[in-house]
Amino acid sequence: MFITLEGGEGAGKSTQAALLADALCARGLPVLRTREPGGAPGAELLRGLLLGGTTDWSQRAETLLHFAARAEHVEKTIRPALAAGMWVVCDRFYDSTLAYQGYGQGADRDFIQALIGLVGLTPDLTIVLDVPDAVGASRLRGRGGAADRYERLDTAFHARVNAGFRAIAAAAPERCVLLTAEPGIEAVHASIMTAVARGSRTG
Ligand code: T5A
Repeated sequence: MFITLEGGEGAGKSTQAALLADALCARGLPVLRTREPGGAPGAELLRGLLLGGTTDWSQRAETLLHFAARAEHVEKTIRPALAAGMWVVCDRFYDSTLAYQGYGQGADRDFIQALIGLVGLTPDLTIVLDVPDAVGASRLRGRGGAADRYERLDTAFHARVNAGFRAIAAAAPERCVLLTAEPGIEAVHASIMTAVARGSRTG
């Protein structure tokens, strides 16, 4: 299966992606854990451009950079792993572009949907982790470290991103499972395992 984890800042995707990958490995399944932007050498270079620095990209350029990184990631990493029979657990995928660049930054959502169509790969299951805006922000503060270009954007931006993820999940119920990420880490992990078990039975 190709499983993606999505959500706003501090929702706990990285934590849950690691726990999910470990749980699948413990069941003897071959698993690749990867992330976006990034996941292939060229895509990691583009990640540096997108998350670092202070460039004020035009909306289309920023959207296309995310899709350029994604094209590299899909071709060099994800497709080969799926072809080899691996489970792929990916921390963010194209829903993040729709939520951040579309809902958050106001880029043309039809343009993004057209690019999504060109990717030619749809996740089997997308877990959308939802936390109240203030909880996500407080988790990031608790984790410390330098804020990247998106984390530095204002609370109204992050509220639009979180609302965007809810809308994305509601529009694709056959693929997306919206889970509250407010409970503790183990409780969220248990909900994800239930969703994966259901998804792998119906997929
Ligand atoms: N982006 C990405 C776009 O704009 N467009 C795109 O197309 C794509 C693909 C990526 C950035 O790029 C943007 C979105 C992002 O801003 P990133 O460094 O990969 O940046 O960062 P994020 O994906 O945002 O991941 P983070 O690591 O910042 O947040 P996570 O993964 O949601 O949270 P996590 O797991 O690191 O946890 C944060 C803290 O909360 C704690 C953890 O221990 C940690 O300290 N925590 C919990 N605490 C209590 N209860 C729980 N249930 C908890 N879960 C985690």
